[in-house]
This record gives sequence, C-alpha cells and structure tokens, in this order.
Amino acid sequence: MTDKHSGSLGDKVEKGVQGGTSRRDFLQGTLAMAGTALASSVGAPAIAAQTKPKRPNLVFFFGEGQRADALSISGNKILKTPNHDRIGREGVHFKNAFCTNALCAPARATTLTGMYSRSTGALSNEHLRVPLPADIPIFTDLLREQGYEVAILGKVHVRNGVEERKWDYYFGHNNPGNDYANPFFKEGRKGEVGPEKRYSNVYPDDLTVDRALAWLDEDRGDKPFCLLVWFVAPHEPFFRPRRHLDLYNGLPIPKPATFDDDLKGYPGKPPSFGAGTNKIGTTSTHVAVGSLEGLTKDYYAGLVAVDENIGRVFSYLEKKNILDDTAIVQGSDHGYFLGEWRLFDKRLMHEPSIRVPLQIRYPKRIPAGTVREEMVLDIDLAPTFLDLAGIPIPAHMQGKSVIPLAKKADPNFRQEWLYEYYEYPNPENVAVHRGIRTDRYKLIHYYKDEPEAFELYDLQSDPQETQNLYGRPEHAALQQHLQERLAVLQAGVPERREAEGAKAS
Ligand SMILES: [Ca+2]
Repeated sequence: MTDKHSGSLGDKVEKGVQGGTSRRDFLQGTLAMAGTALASSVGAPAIAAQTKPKRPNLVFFFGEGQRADALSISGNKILKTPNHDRIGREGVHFKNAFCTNALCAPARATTLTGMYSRSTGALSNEHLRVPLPADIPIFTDLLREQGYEVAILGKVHVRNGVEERKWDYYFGHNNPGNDYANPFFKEGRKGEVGPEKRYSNVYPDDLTVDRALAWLDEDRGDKPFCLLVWFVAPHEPFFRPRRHLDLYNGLPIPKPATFDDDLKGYPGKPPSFGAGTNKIGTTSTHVAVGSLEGLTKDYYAGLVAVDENIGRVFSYLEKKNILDDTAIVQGSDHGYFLGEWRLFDKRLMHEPSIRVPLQIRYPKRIPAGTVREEMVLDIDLAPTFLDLAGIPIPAHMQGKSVIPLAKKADPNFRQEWLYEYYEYPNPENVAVHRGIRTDRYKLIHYYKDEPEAFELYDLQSDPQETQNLYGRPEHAALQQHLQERLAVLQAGVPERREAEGAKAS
C-alpha cells in the first residue's frame, strides 16, 4: 500500500459525496416534478404534504463495551434491561451484529463514517492524536445538510472528528472514561464548542440524558431531529451510580468455562493469544479489575443505569406523542470479555469482544418482534441512519443499510467480513491481528508476531472457540480458502496513510 493508494481513497470520498449530492438533486428534482403533476390534478395544499413525506426523528443509543449478551432480550440471566429490550421487542433484534475493530476510538470513527479503520486512519486509541480526516463526512453531517437538527451527547471519543463538525447541540467529551462523581463535559451550540467544565455530584450518563431531554424539548418547528446519546458506563473504572451500590449483593456469579485456561497454558492456542496483560486481577494499571465477581457486578450495574436512562428518553417521546415518528437504534462500540480465558476488556477477535447488540425500533418500516440472523457490522450503521432518513448512501461508505432486512430476511446479505486490530504494545500488549469471519468459521492471523500465528475455529460445532483447528491436516483446504479470502477482503478495503502515524499494515 502506498500514499498513491490513500490518494485514491480521498478521490473516492470526494466523488462519493459529490455523487450523493447529485443523487439528492436528482431525487429532489423528481419529487418536484411529481408534485407539479399532482398539483395540476388535485390542488396544491394536499400536495405539499404528499411531496414532503415526514422524515423520522432518529435516536441513537450507543453503548460502551456492551456485550451482545448484556441484554435480557439476549437471554442474560442476571442483568435486567427492560428498556433496551423494548426496542427489539417492538422492532428488530439482530442476533449476529459485530464490530470490525474492537476498540473505543476506532469503532466510533467507523460507526460515524461507515468505513473500516484502515480507511479512516483511526486505527487505534493512540491515533486519537491524529485527526479523523476532514474530507470524510460523518453521517450526522449528511443528515444536517438535509435539514435534520443534530445533537451529539455523551462519550464521543473521536478527537478532531466530531467537536469540529456540524451539529446544533453538543454535550460531550473525548476521553475513554469520565469521572463518575464529578464528570467533565464540553458544551456547544451550532458548531461552536465551549471550554471543558466539571459538574459536581452527578453520574455522567444521568447528566447526559438530562441535557438530551432538555434539548429535545426545544422548539424546532417541523424539522426532524437526530439525537446521539452515547453512554460512558460501564467503562472502566466501572463506578456505579449511588442508587445501585447495593445491587447484586450476595448474588453468585458463574465462572466462564474457560476462566482457568490460563493455568493450563491456553491449550491449543498460540503464544500470541495469551501475551496480553488484560487478565483479571493481574495489573496495577487496571486496579478496578480485581476479581471476576466485582467486575461482572459493576459492569452490569452500570448497564442497569444505562437502561434506566433509555427508559427516560422513551417516556419523553411517549409523553410528546412522537415515539412512533422516531427511529430508535441501540448498539455498542464493541463487546467485552467477562472472564472468558480470564480476560477483561476487548481487542481480540474472539466472540465476546466482537459481538455487539443491535436493535432498531421504527414501526413505520419495521414489524414488531422481528429477529434476524444475518451478520451485520458497525460499518452498516451510518448507511442505516441515512436510509432511515431517506438520504442516498454515499459511495465511499463500506457498509450497507440493514433496514431492508427488517422486512425480509436475506441469507445473501453478507457471507464473510474482515476484522482488524492495531493497538500494540500499549496499553495491554494484545498482539496486532486481522481475521476473517464467516457465518461458520473464523480465522485469526497474528501477522506481526515472530513467528506469525493463527487460530481457526468452527463456530458451529465450537461456539466457545476452544478447539484451534489451525494446522490440522483435515482442515488444510478450509484453511487455505479462508487465508485467500482474508487477503481478498483486506485488498478490497483502501488504506488511509496520510494521517501521521497511521499505518495499517
Ligand atoms: Ca469502548
């Protein structure tokens, strides 16, 4: 990959956006013509309503490291999330949703742009020092261009990529976590952000939703809104709101089947897998992660607070009688290890880390109680929001809208996809890797290690990823096929190299 390649991506982005604009012009022209034709037959007043169909409001609840199974709708036996579940129960629940780089900042950049990390240049949290390229639009920019009022609140964690963009209201911060008792935020209006301020004795997500509800209550005439509520809980140090300090006292926490695999030297797995320092109860840089029980209970208690805050937004939308005019999307930046292989945190391509929730409620386009099995990705979120708003999806976005799946299942939606992870060695010594996942198989390649290493799993017979099949003669053909497909997928995602220090391979 060369700078020439990144140049071609820049060109593609520019062309894609221009293409989107001309498509919009074309659509608007088409609608105007339709309006003229109808006006001559039935009269103008009725036409105005018909030619400008009401676009949905958009609410995006984004979780912080919320595992796909950290929902009661996903069968969690301990955590109760009635408000999260309502989105899927009254809408669609995607049971196989994934992130493409399980780390805060890159996953957020991907979510906003619809592009892989290797194409945004936001490869890792370290690359927060590097701007998200200004020529890559984030989906809220495109919504605002088309008349949406946009508010972005909570944990943003995309430096030089959101504060500096277009929005009507901002109340956010760019750090991985926040102070859970005296949180700090920057506030802004119409693209002008103010200085960071500290707030006393308030839980950050409670304050975020206070501000979100106040903003919703402002008069914006007929304009639709797009509200991003991005929670910080349950990010490390996992502190709970005061009201949940007693939650789960005395409750036993079951140990994952692989929790003690570290004592056996991680049977079948290469040294690259076990090299990370993200093991429960081992490191002074993660003092909040002292035990499986403490970690799990604090993590779940944070999500209970998130659920309550989602409920507050539901109540507001119902009170204002706009709930069904509002598309509600609930997702998360990445998953989380809760003791599998004694791990905490994310990063690795194993299932607890890459699986995320995805639920969407919008009764006008999504039948209640829809459940889908297709593999959907974080690169699909930006296109999905544009689709919900009726805005053409620019050519540079690498995902696709998942809304068509809400009406009709499509086994051909996605057969395989690329995963990538770059942040090494700090802070957790997790080896750089990439991989391919199909609905049945997963191949992980630690391509920078000496020697390079691999893991291969049959997720159908081994969903817990305990039997590494790599190197077994009976799987040689499968192994070769996945290696070839991985190379093809990687080559198909243009690499952004111009950002200082951004080097994907
Ligand atoms: Ca995160």
